[in-house]
Amino acid sequence: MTWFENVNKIKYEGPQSKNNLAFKFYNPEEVINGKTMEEYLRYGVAYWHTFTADLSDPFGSGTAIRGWDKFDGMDRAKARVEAAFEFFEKIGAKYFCFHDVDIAPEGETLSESNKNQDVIVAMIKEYMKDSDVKLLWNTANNFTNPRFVHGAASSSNADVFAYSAAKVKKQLEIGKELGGENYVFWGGREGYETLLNTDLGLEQDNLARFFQMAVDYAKEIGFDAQFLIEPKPKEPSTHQYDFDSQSTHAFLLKYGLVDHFKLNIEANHATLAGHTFEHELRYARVNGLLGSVDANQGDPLLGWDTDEFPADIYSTTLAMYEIIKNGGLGSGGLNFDAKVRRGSFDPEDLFHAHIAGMDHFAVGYKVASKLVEDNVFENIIDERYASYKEGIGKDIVEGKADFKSLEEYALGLKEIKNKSGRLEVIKATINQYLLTAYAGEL
Ligand code: XLS
Ligand code: NI
Ligand code: NI
Repeated sequence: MTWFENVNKIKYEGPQSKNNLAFKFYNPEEVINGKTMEEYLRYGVAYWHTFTADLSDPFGSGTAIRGWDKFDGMDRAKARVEAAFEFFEKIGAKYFCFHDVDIAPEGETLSESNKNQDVIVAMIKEYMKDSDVKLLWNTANNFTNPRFVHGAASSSNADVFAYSAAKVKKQLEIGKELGGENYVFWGGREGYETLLNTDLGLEQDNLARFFQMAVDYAKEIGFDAQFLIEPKPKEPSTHQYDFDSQSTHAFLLKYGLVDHFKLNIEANHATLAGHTFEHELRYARVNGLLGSVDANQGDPLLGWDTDEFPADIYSTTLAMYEIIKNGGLGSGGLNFDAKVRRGSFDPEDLFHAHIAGMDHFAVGYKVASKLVEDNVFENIIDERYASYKEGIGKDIVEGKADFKSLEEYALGLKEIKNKSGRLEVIKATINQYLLTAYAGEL
């Protein structure tokens, strides 16, 4: 049985290839800094966008042509597992991610939903035995069903808090069963629409209680995956509590949870928060919180999470720079939380899109490796902050200065000389690296 009969295993053919079903830049076997690209980049496929979604949008129904849609219910869920493993094998991604509801339909009751999960998880486990594909992370979808209308752990209704806890408990057990390397919390509706009916203090305290219970339960069952919170500023809630990496960090510090969590940074969420992707990665990195990445991109003209496949090599270069400086992603990976456009409805488009995403991060990785090797940014920054290496600046960073000594120093200053930030030349340098990275091969 094959679900993608028009596609064979995707191979690397190099920058000159005209084959839409081949990698141009991602060469899984190529060794960079002592590791193959495949080992380092840890690409993941998002189950929801690739196998579950039908490409509907708020104005139109689904357009996707998917062989498994001829079935319903559990039969469709089983067909999706077959298709998924065929896809992983053909595209050569070594990881996947899912929400509970992506893999199996919800039942009439919680216990029926759990039974459906058990059947599909057992099937996934069998497939995993025969493949080298691993679970990057799983998560509970505590936002789609109407019961989550007022949130999950931050709901005004304690019954919903309890129900949400039961769903996460189940997913922690499943994560353990499938050897998941991380576990993600994205607070889809953990936020509020208006303060006029919201107890913001209680909601945040409850959210923290919920996270603590998850930490405790994972420990109890011996599930040692890295816990990740995925910040997003809005959508579906008007105000989401895990707004961005910095506010999520403050939340984790306030509630004493910071040692148990890292962050899953999504490019499109960064831009929705009014940041660049690299800002979110940098903030997480310098605070020891960079855990994993949802690799996608938004449309600069649209103010919502369009989840496009990454195509901006400037952005993937700066992102890979952060990842290299982080020493890699550890147990994390690059999960394509991205969907083909509604007009790209053929099954082959799923391959084209993943190939493009994998190629664009591979380009970013190569260029960023070269930038790091040549200390391009390091030299710029060392020079820019040189005043803190000696004299008064050294005293400041070593804690030897106070307002009195600084006033004395300032009174003695004849003039203050600033240096140019040289932004134009820096941008030109990055472009020079981007344009020449493959010069030898083209
Ligand atoms: C939605 C989020 C979601 C998470 C997982 O915007 O990106 O897909 O990655 O719940
Ligand atoms: Ni995401
Ligand atoms: Ni998203």
